[in-house]
Amino acid sequence: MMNSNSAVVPGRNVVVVGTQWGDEGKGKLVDWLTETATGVVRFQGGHNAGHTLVINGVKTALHLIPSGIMRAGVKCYIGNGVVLSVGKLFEEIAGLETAGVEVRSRLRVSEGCPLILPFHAAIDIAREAAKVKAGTEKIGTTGRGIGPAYEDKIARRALRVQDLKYPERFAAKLRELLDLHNHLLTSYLHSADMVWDDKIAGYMKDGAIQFEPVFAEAMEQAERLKPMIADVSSELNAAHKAGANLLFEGAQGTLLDIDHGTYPFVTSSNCVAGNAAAGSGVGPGLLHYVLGITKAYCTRVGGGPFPTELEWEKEGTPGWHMATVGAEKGVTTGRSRRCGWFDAALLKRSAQVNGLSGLCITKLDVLDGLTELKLCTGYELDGQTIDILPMGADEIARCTPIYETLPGWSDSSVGATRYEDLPVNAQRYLQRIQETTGVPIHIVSTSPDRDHTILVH
Ligand code: 2SA
Ligand code: MG
Repeated sequence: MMNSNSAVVPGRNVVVVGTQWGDEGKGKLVDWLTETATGVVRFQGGHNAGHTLVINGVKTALHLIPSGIMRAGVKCYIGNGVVLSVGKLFEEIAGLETAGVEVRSRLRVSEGCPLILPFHAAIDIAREAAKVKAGTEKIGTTGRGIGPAYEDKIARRALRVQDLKYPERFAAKLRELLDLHNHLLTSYLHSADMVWDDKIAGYMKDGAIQFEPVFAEAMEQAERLKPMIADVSSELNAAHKAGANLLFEGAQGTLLDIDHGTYPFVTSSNCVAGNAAAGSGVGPGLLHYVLGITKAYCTRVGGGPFPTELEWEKEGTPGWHMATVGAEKGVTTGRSRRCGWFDAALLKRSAQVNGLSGLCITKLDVLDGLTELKLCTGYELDGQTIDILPMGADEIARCTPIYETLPGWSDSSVGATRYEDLPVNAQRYLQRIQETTGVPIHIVSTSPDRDHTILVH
């Protein structure tokens, strides 16, 4: 249990991860925990993330910049594990600066980040379109070029932030990359009906991405990025030695992890807590506490299996209630999120692959007014009963959930700031979550607002 107003105590670093399929409310919690942190670090993903913060009633959506940016004085780091679109970074910086937030002097970007370039988004979109045309289930990506950028990283041919400092080297590598990607793009375009948006069309001629506009844009961005480029690993280690409290902000969620998620319906990075070390350049010994952000029900955006999924489009159903009261729409793409009951067997998988120290339950208030709640404690799979989510999409798709039913509550829990003020049945529901997942609940969030947060003692 925590004994200060946040999990952060001197010399104690915290990793915040999503334990489901993303959109658990990590942004709000990172911002809240940042009250006593000195640095916030992104270690994976890219601008596919959408972290919403509400401060004094004003909503801010962040995709790439760590959520700590909303607290004056906090340093923000983009670690080597993040795939970086420099253009998107500057769009986000401009938005924040317009809102009066000082960014450039507080943001450090790793030289090791692989770059997302315009052809990555083109490949991402064309590949999904080709799947649709072929009648195979698409991944439902965000179309931001995340997968193709990580493919280049793993294939050891990516352009990285540090390459921006050397125009000739950059140009040579870019030409090679373009040859390959234009070739790929042509093959996808044979089997997809594509209409490019203006942005991507601006780089294209005769169905191929052109060298000149991509190169010129990158070189112009490089000049603006240079003051923020840093050896993030060394800076984090030095900050730690100087007594900093660091917060590692995960994006997406555990079931979208490339290894432990519902493969192949996953993102292309490791979203689990262990990657906070590899994706930023600190040793695992510096990760002291792992907070698992967990929605009081489940949502998923994009394709892939979801054992406890409910019908969420039919008015009056519990799934519809979650989708509408919870405003379940993607922050990055605006897509509707699928909704379903809380899944404790899924959480068990998440707890073990992250080494969770404690849970933060979010959006409990969304369940206000439901007469009864179901909680999944295991599944029937091929005639056997199991109590933990199996690995990989195929087996998960064959799981039939086993539920227990709990009474709902009609009183409002919105904005509660003390555990005892929660409706009794809400407390009982939380108790069951704790018992069935085997992880203690340390924090409960009762609205998107920073102040509506309960520390459980
Ligand atoms: P990608 O684009 O290659 O990472 O997509 C692969 C899968 O990962 C899912 N994914 C996400 N799921 C939830 N939230 C995410 N961020 C945004 C948000 C998403 C949005 O906060 O709402 O706005 O749509 C996110 N990013 C990636 C994606 O749906 C695919 O299933
Ligand atoms: Mg999100």
